[in-house]
Amino acid sequence: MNDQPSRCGYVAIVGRPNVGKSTLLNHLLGQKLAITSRKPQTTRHNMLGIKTEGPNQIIFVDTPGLHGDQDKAINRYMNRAAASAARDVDAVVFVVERTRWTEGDQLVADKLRGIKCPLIIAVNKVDQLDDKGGLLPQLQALAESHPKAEIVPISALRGINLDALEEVILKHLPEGQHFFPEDQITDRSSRFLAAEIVREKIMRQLGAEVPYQVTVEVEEFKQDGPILHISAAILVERSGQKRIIIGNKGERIKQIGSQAREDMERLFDSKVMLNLWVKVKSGWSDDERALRSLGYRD
Ligand code: GDP
Ligand code: K
Ligand code: MG
Repeated sequence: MNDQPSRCGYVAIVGRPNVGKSTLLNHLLGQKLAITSRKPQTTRHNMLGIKTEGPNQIIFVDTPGLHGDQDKAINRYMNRAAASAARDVDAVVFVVERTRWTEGDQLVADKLRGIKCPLIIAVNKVDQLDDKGGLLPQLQALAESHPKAEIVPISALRGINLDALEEVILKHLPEGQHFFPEDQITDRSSRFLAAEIVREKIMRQLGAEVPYQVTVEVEEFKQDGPILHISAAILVERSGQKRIIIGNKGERIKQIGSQAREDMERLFDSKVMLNLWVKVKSGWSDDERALRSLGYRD
């Protein structure tokens, strides 16, 4: 075992919104790093999740889903991030959902047509399968349309067949030294992760429209003895949205805050004092400059 060569490489996780890319990243890492929700476009930024195990280091790149809607600066930003991640990697994992091949999947497949690196298609959510036989025709069709790809059925949520997926990935990584220290799990700062956790609670709690008009900015992040003090501003486009997030007698924002705090305490392994407030900053989501100042960097 000891003379096994060490492998290290980058693996992009791509796919249309909501197929389970971030869930997959978290379960491969064995830790909740990326935020997830039932809403498309929960993930806005590329993010590395680094898994070092034995001689190997796999550097996963979670991406926003590629989507056709390019009307706003924030959407164009997300598409650029997803498209750029698929370049300069050693392998691409294209996540699709069992039973359904949509226009969105086709858009991603078209973008991937020219890639030089190995393509692995992960057919996710097989736990939802009531009739296991139903999977076979889909796998067959995928194999025919992507003759060079390796196809692995998985459930990211239930952890089904993820070992097999990892084995297939490892096979394609080059031999070489690790790029990151063994204990590093992401390229993102703790402040970024804290902001994302707050945004996840908003994505999960609020109805259709508001979450897309929200961004979160961490203004204070300071360890003081056993307590980590975090203050974050929730930026919205309009005052009506501010009222919705605050909720009746502040109920909603209190709930968002206490759920976010729990996740933060787990991730940062510390007691957390979390302070949230809501600010109206109209136009942030459709203004390239405002996006950059809020940390939406290419
Ligand atoms: P992303 O937009 O591709 O990053 O998708 P997310 O990881 O945010 O997941 C979207 C939704 O699909 C969430 O509600 C997840 O809980 C759900 N999901 C992800 N993987 C699975 C799976 O294997 N089985 C089931 N049943 N649901 C899943
Ligand atoms: K999602
Ligand atoms: Mg995601």
